[in-house]
Amino acid sequence: MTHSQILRRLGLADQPLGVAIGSRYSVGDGPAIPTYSPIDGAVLASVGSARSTEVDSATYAARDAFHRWRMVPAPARGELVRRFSLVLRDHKEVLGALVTLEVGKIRAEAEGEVQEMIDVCDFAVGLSRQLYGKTIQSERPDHRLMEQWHPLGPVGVISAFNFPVAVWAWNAALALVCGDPVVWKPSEKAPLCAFACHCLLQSVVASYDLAPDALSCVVNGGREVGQSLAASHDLPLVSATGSVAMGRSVGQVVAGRLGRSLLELGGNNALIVTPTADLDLALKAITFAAVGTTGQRCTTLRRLIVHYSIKDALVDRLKRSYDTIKIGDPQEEGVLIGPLIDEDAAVMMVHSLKEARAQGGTVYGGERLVEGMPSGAYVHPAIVEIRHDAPVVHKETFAPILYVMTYDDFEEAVAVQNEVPQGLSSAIFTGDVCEAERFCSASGSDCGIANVNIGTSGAEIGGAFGGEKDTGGGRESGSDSWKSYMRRATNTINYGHALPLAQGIQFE
Ligand code: UN1
Repeated sequence: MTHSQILRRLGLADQPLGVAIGSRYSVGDGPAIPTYSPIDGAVLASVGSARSTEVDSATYAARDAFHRWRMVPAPARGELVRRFSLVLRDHKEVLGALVTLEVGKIRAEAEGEVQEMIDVCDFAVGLSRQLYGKTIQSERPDHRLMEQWHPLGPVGVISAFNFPVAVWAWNAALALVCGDPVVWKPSEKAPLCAFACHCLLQSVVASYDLAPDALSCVVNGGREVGQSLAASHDLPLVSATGSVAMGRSVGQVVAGRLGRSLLELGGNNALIVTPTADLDLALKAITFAAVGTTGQRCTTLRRLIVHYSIKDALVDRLKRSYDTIKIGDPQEEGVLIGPLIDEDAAVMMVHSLKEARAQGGTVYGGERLVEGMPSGAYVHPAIVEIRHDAPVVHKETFAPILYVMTYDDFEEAVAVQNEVPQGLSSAIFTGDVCEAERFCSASGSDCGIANVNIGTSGAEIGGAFGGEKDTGGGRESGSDSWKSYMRRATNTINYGHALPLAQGIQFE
């Protein structure tokens, strides 16, 4: 498929792109932002952006849509999401191709991301017949105490380039069944993916008579657009995925108006390898988690904490495995590592490796690949043997750099795993059931995700996704994450003819 065929099949060739408010598309009054393919630097499109008044128009339209959508029964809202999941199934390949083109993911991972959208839609459809509240025993005779979950209002979604379609879908599928329209600010590096998702959803909205037009809005743009969303009183919830700096700023603005935010920010994920680990399994898991998506997942494995007795053997095997991985154009069969998103990312990687050397690290790999490559930012993944407390190890560099450190006793390994500011994902490889359980216990990993004998990345949608500390504390996707998208009402109903007061108070 050529670039223009991909854009045409996703409905992107027919619309001005910049601001989409339901079926109304415009380029927007903000500056045009060119979007490049990281594969070869080619300009894919020049996409317009929103001014703050246009963000206001979108949130206003979404609020209006909310007033109708909240009255549609939840299973009927689920029907919209079910139809959307069918459209996604039909467009899995072409949407995956756009993800590859715009952010440089290999085909398998790009289509995996679309599969994640389909999975969360299916999950949300099931939820649409649940969204349960509890009935609680009342202390008063002839009274019923119960909880209901009601739609919350339009949800602002801010997403990053590295999961340009799935993260929106996690939010949108849940929000829609919960009764909430969505206003999306995608990454400026991946606006085409956003408009493609919007167009696909819009095709379903347009043919579903219960759905108001402005259930989905997209406002492209930079920081100011994100700040306008954060400040908007029309959005009771802002769900933001990206850097810690971005989340801190969005979180503070939302908190300033006493809104709700759901933050999924940086990770600095570690994997502990113990002497009883199955090393073949560990090796595979480490490689996928550390170099998959070119090290640009928030769940990417960044720190390997290995028992000193097996470190040399493991690192040797890892280096051999890194040497054989095919790096290049992600559209090509057999390639496992595509380009970094842009030159800035490559500069950051070089800078962190320099810091690592200055802090006593020994670097293997990490070179820039130019010979025979398209003109994107292609790099060898790096393995860096370094002290666990070197400052560079404690910050997240969004690139395939794996820091390797050793430990002696188990408690020390867990302490090292927990000593960084971020708290997203973690894993242990062990054959010792006590170690595995201790790792998952209250005094074990302090992360939102703690895995045993699998890597740190590639979570299923059924679990709640997110993490603690600088990762922001939010939970998206599965389990009971839907509760963030609804408001809880506690109802006490008196079906008797007396008025007993709680706590035994007499007031006569
Ligand atoms: C992200 O990088 O922001 O667990 C999300 C994973 C994916 C989601 C990553 N399911 O790696």
